[in-house]
Amino acid sequence: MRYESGVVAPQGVWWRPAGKQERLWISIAFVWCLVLFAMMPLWHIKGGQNPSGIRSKVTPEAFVERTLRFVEDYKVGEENGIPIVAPPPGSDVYMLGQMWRWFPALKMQEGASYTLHLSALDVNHGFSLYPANLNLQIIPGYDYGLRITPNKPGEYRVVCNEFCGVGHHQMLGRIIVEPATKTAAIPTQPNQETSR
Ligand SMILES: [Cu+2]
Repeated sequence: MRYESGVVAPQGVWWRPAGKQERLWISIAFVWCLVLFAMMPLWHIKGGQNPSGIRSKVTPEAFVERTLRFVEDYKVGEENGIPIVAPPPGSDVYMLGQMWRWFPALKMQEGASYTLHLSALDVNHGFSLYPANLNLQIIPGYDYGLRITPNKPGEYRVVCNEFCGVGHHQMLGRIIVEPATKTAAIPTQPNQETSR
């Protein structure tokens, strides 16, 4: 009779040399592992996907203060109680994530460079810029400074993609990118009349 025991090693075949096919597949998997391993540092350097920026510690209170000062300096309007702020090119821009809004709304110019500072007041939030593909973790106590140059005019939405409570789905911010020259934005009217 044959039985398995934790003390007696079971009969096995592991010491027999691997077959040709098995060796081939293990080699392919191993080479692929090395490719992926090399891709990690390579993509970090060459991929162009790393947010360029200045990061620093900031208390939520201090960040709120900076944001309010920024709003006071460059406010141009208001919508649904959220100020619309148009900072000059080259300036430091502040956006605060809090339950459950992005504050304030921003108006920027195409082709101009800014330093966008992001931080949270209360809990972690996710900064997801729609329809552009940009996703960032916004953390209280952490000033995420990004050097940005908007390259496409339009209306952008900031969606919170980090669950932050009952109002999470309503947490929608707004970034407006105005065309570099206003006259260029006026579309030329095509001639409506057609000859037959
Ligand atoms: Cu959220």
